[in-house]
Amino acid sequence: MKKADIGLIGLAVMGENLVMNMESKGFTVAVFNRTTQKVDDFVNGRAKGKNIIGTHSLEELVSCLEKPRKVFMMVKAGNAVDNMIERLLPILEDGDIIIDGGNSHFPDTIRRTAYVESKGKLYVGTGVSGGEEGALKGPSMMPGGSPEAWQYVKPIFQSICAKVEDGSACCDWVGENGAGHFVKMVHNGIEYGDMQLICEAYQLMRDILGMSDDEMHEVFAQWNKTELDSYLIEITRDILAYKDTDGEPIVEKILDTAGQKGTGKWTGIAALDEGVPLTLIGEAVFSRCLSAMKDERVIAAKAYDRKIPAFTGDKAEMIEAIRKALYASKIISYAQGYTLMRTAAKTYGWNLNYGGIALMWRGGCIIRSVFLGKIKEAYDNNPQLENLLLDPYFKGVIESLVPAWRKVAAAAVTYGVPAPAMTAALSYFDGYTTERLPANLLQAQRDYFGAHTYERLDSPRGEFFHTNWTGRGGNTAASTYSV
Ligand code: NBP
Repeated sequence: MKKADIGLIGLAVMGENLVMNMESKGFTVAVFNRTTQKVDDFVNGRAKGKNIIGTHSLEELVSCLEKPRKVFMMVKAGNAVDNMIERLLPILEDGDIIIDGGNSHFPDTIRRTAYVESKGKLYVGTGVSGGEEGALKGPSMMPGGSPEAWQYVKPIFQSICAKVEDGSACCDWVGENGAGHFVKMVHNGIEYGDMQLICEAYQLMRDILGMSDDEMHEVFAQWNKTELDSYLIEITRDILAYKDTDGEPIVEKILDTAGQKGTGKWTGIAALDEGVPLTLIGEAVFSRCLSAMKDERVIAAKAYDRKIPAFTGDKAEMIEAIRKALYASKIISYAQGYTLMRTAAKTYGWNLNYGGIALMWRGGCIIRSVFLGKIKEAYDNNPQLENLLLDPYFKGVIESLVPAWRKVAAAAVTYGVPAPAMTAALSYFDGYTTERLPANLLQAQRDYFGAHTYERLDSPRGEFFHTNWTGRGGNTAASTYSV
């Protein structure tokens, strides 16, 4: 019997669809699932008549594979992955490749890569984005791990992944050990940000402008023909038009408490660890937390009984301003996300290809958008770009958007409608483009109460001073480390 090109473990929604995708591209796939009934159901159902081999043990799965063996795990992230690695290592040979396609946390992938390599095997931790449909028709894939493994998995990954208009694959080697899962994590964080911005635009239109879902559906349909053209705007357009059985928009009947599975939180934690101001994604995560406090919000809403004043301006102008504020804030979110990747790359020794990452996100994944093509151009023009805001194209765009962005932020504050991500993005922009921030005063405060010292404008960097502010303190300073 012909050996399989790859083996896949985990026949849940993602695994099954990835198998169908691989098979449709001409690969023979052996499959295994912990609950083996699912293997039988699959091979006798969707996989019937296809080049898909069902197996009932890991040993059987491994025995079906062409060497070097490639075993793709698509199981629940966490302990299940470690357990599976422990069970696979003794039955694989040196040079075989274990792949984890789940949403693993990147420090786990760093640890697992070193561990699997220490046992003579190769490891790939790959982000896979695009949900069920992406898995079947072409996901965005972000692989990292043991560099020697790439030559073996590349033909499979690049044939099953999404492609952009010119045929380029939305999958390329990201970097060593946890780089792929790190980039996938930032992708998910950016997804939180994009979704939050869209939700704020919706709330501003609904609560300040009093617009109906049908009207907003039209607006999102128009926006999808502009620079905002993206999957998330597209599904928002469709969601707003979707009616419940009684003919009313179903979205208005959905409880306003957001769930989360942790990847946004991980991105925020990574930003705090790296000292990167990732304010927009942070606000997006906290907004989900605030939304989850529904019972308390209901009490507080009654206690304060705030009324949103009637809108007095030009409605069409405000809608266009909201579109511009959304676009500007989105640029900030990506600028912040890319800064996080640049900083982490230094910490972990990854040589990330930033234009390549924009291309991987350009198709197949949840944040896919036309806009990512512009980010790719910016990094292709200058791979060392410090911040997207310093790219000439984005500088021009942001400058054209600022007046509308300020108008929307002011309206949100004046009318009392929350827009935490849009306003945080504007504050970041104002902070990033301000030469002199009030941190001089902050340093003085730190030195006043804790002798933490400060540097002076009129002295070289790295020279630290302490002032005896009260005349009562001594001249002994604290050490000057920064975390
Ligand atoms: P789930 O995350 O729900 O995982 C279900 C699979 O994991 C089943 O095959 C299950 O086997 C297996 N599994 C579990 Br649970 N514990 C196991 C263990 N201890 N040992 C072996 N197998 C175990 O499936 P999914 O939604 O398809 O996602 C798979 C991975 O892909 C996850 O890491 C997820 O975060 C990631 N991901 C999901 C999406 C999405 O849109 N759903 C998108 C991108 C990435 P069983 O049948 O025996 O219970």
